[in-house]
Amino acid sequence: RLAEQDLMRGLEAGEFEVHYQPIVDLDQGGITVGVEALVRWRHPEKGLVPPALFLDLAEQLGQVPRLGGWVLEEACRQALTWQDRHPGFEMNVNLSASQLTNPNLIDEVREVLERTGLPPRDLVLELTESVALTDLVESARVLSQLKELGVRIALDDFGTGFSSLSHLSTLPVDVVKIDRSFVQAMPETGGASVAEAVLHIARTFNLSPVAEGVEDAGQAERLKDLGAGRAQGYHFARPMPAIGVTELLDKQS
Ligand code: G
Ligand code: G
Ligand code: MN
Ligand code: NA
Repeated sequence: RLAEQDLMRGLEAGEFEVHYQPIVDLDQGGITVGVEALVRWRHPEKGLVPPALFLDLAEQLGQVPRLGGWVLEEACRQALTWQDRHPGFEMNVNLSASQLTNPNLIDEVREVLERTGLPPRDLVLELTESVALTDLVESARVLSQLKELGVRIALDDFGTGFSSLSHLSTLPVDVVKIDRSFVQAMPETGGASVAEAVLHIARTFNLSPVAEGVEDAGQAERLKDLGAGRAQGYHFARPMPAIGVTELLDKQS
């Protein structure tokens, strides 16, 4: 009851902010080529609250489409400021199940692209396998409409919904984000790994891979050798406020 009121108050007061985690190109020496937008709640008493502590409640209160719509617009505006000096800089935004089933989603994404002027191909919408597979036929329909807008689709936490493999060819997906559990389970030297198998599947279906949860140089090197292409994780950078990404890009160019 109190938590609900607090969250509604926070939404009214605009206490949410978007942080960004760099996505790097392993083949270009680890330069930052894009970011993933991750929402946080700047709570007046509790400080910075991570999404794990409020997204479920926001979902129960039916507020995720509203919050998610705000994140989308904020992230697209921010991406455009970085594109001034880094054309093609990519913005990844997470979509929840309730956003995917929201009949306004397609119009909303189209309008945000129009209002902000972000090139559609530079927006990547991430959804988890479990979200995409709840209603495969409906997901395929909505994703096709999103793709008609020119945006790209990423399957998040890829490999954790193993039963879904047979459906990979059904969904109009462009990118797979390899779950960090597979990255962290890679052997130190030699040996086969689930990460390698998942990369093989990605290649088979012509999907661009992004390895998640890269925490050390050894993992980064092995993923590069396996042809992962892109990666994300604490080894490269943590999620940070927009200003941190601006500074990082300034140093890089
Ligand atoms: O930010 P963190 O580092 O704690 O993210 C935890 C999870 O919260 C992520 O796995 C991500 O899927 C989810 N998440 C973060 N930001 C958003 C958002 O804007 N929308 C949705 N739907 N999920 C998000
Ligand atoms: O949407 P998704 O679940 O993939 O969101 C990414 C989540 O993973 C966020 O909570 C982010 O803070 C977290 N994360 C990002 N990089 C790392 C990492 O290197 N290690 C771990 N353990 N978590 C990470
Ligand atoms: Mn994600
Ligand atoms: Na993920």
